[in-house]
Amino acid sequence: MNTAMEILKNQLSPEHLDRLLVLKNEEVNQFVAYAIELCEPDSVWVGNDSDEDAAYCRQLSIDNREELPLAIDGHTVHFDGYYDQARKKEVTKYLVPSDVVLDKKLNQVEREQGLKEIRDLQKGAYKGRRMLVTFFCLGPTNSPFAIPCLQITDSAYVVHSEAMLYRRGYEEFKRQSSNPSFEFFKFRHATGQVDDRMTSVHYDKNRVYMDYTRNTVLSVNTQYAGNTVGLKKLALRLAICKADREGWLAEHMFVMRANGPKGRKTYLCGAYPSACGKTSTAMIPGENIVGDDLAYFRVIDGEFRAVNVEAGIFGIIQDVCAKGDPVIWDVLHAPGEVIFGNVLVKDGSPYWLGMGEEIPKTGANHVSPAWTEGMLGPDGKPTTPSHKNARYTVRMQDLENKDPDWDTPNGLPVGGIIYGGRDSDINVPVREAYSWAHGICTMGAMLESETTAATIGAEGVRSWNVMSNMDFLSMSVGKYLQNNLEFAKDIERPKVFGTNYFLKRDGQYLNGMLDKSAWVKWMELRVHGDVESLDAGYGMIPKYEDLKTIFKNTLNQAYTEQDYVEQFTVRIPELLGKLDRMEEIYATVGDTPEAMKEEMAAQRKRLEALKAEKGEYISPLDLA
Ligand code: SPV
Ligand code: MN
Repeated sequence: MNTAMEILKNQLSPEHLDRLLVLKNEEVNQFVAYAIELCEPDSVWVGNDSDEDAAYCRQLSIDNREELPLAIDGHTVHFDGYYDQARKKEVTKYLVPSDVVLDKKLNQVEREQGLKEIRDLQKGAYKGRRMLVTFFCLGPTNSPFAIPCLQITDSAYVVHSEAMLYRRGYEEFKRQSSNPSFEFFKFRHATGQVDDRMTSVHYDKNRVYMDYTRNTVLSVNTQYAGNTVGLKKLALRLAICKADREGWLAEHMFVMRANGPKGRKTYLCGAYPSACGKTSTAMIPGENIVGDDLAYFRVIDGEFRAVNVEAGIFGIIQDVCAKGDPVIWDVLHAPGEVIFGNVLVKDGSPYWLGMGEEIPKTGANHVSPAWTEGMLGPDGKPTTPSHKNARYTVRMQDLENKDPDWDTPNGLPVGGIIYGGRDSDINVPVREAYSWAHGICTMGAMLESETTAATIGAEGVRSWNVMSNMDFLSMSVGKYLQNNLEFAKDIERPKVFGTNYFLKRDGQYLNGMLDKSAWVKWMELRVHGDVESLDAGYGMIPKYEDLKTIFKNTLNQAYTEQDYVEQFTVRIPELLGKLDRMEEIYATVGDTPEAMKEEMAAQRKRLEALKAEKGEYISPLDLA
């Protein structure tokens, strides 16, 4: 067997060898050498932070046909396989050492067995290909939040996506990697055998295995970014482990700046399950975006601070339209770097469901290069012109509504945390928790989202998704909640809010798409104690007069007392029903924190007392 150094010397040009060796890090060398030995690439390329290297990978992705150029300069489209359109939970597993017991709710495989399985699948997988070795950073560089990452892949699309979505990390490695306590995340992805559309032939052998004991994720036979782009959801699972060890938090949250009176800037972070209004809240007109998907929290100089882990957006494109999402719409129609994923392409232009324009009946999409309306998929099911999880990839720097401080190394002070669910008949549009523990337990830990017509399966089924982070938890729910409860306990913590944009009456939504602007303005004022609130038994809710003023000032809209009463009625039977469901669920969590049990019991007691005093459906006008 050759040593790592011999393998590197044999395979790398002197210039690229030097790029690795100046890092003086044995773990880097070993990881790269092992990938060469296992995957047997034709050649190996090591990137640094230069613009030339970024341009090289972008062009390689086009030359490889992983991306196809579109009519507008800088725009490309990437197609994932028909069966590879989203993250796949069944094949995403933790590799668990045989002497460790991981929570039973987590998908897992014994470490040695899982490693063998993935090694067999990756063996020789880079034959005929170029292995790309690249360096990026989670969070800002030169920052207490920074987690440097090493990505190995044979997909130039993966590297191009990372170059748009994350900060460059080679200089960060150089700065830190000779330090004996240096820790980094590493990812080895292999495309596997592909068809002429560059999508996996063996999609049924897709695997995403997390070796959390080594800060490593291995994936194979997949192209979808949620399974391949190491720094996105693969890293989130490792970050949750690292945060647990080190006493900070890694969350599936946006970060935004809400603009208050007299130029006041208030930063809000929000966790919303899919299709609950997350990106559109982060992009509210008149406010400023810091990030739309991932946040890290740390206490710095006695303050609760957050960063955007990313430097771009990998957003859902369905329903992005000129009126509802003007900022994104403009970026998607102007020259500049944009990757469209799984849209319909006709004559060099991308089309997607809900764009508010007529969609061609033929074109290239994720189903076929010659798709026609009515075409059935390989599974015999009807197909749509674009996939419902079709995406766009853009850079933060190209968004005109970005907060100028979005990249600041020490992060931004957080005024409020929002947990946004989706239900048609339970929660008021906005409410504020009594305390941090009340918010974490009854808003974050009880977050639910209802299935919609757009999702597979029955409509109106509620699914429980703790802090919207359920898919990424690398420890028990109880431990994760306990970490949230204890975080930053010695300092003043943000206020906690719950939102629900989806209340309905007779199948019709009670709120307009833009009403979330008003709820954000109310939360901003509450963070600073500028308006009063009413006790609704499960949190504090707005007073009518304040909302009336906010709707007028923010949306130039009349907000009637009738709207208010309907939207803010306290629905006790539904609220108690939700508590029943949650108590049942938490009885199955082995280590439910005591605080969680106490908060649920106290909530029940308050709601029962309110019911005895005022009835089952209580108008907000009847709350003292
Ligand atoms: C999500 O599904 O939460 C996303 C996209 O942000 S993915 O990369 O698939 O995780
Ligand atoms: Mn996400």
